[in-house]
Amino acid sequence: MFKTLKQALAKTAQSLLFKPLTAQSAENSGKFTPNVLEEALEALEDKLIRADVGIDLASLWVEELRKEPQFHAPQGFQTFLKLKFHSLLRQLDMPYALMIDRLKLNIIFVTGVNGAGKTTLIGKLAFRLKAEGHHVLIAAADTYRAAAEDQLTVWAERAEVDIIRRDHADPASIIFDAIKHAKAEQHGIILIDTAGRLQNKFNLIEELRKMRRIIEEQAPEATLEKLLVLDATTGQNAMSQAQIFHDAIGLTGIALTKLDGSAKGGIVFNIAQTYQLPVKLMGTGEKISDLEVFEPDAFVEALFTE
Ligand SMILES: Nc1nc2c(ncn2[C@@H]2O[C@H](COP(=O)(O)OP(=O)(O)OP(=O)(O)O)[C@@H](O)[C@H]2O)c(=O)[nH]1
Ligand SMILES: [Mg+2]
Repeated sequence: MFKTLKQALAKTAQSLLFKPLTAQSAENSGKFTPNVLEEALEALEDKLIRADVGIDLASLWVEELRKEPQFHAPQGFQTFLKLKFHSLLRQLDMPYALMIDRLKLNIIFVTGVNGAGKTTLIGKLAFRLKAEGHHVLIAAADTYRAAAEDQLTVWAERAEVDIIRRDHADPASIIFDAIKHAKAEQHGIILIDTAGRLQNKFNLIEELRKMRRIIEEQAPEATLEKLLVLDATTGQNAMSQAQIFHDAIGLTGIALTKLDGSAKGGIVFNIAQTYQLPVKLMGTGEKISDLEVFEPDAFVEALFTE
């Protein structure tokens, strides 16, 4: 896993390195000279903001670093950041691993705006969970876009898992059917695909709430994972999406897609700090196997390896 993760994070990692400052600006001791220190702190803040950790977190960390002379060297900056990254990711209460209990029905409710990568994620996840020996059912509750069910059916076929689709039906009724079917056929996991775009935000939220209600009524005993899929290339927009979906349904985690094309992996820290939400899955390409489970320590290490 480490190699692909490293490749996927190469752009983010590159944006956090300090090579340009190293040679000319450190004293023999390896420390920054006083006049270069300010410049270096500013450059660091810039880098953090560009990697999308967020302005608040970037300035908080830089202010802390300013008061810690033992870290005032190119290598020291790296050490300081690494400590901060690790401690932020370790303080979350929610688990990074998907909540799956083999003795129960597990429902993974996948939400997110149009084009974020929900359907692709479900295909990849179905493939992986099936390989791990789970009996997986996909529920095609995105009935908004005409081709959505077909696209999901292709993924279900690739992953060789069952799918429930009822074209033109109400999403909540598809979920109702899927839960009934899963209980009758002993499926351990239901993956629910949802629409990313409705006529307006109010409709989208109402629809999501209705779906959540049906899940909770029809399968109160199930483990429920409420994931928001975020496109890593969208940067700060992802933060407002997280706010809206978290307020609407109470998320349990994030799936960050398209990390392969992004230098903005720092969003993981912004989300952890702002919403106390773990990133659980990472999409690293368009193929069925391009999915990584998020492990905080491996993620941080990958950011600091060349
Ligand atoms: N490079 C890359 N592309 C991805 C990844 N995940 C999804 N995509 C691409 O992003 C595009 C949109 O993905 P979908 O899975 O259809 O997104 P969606 O959220 O289901 O979109 P709607 O159903 O329209 O709301 C597709 O072209 C995918 O191939 C990823 O991890 N990396
Ligand atoms: Mg879709």
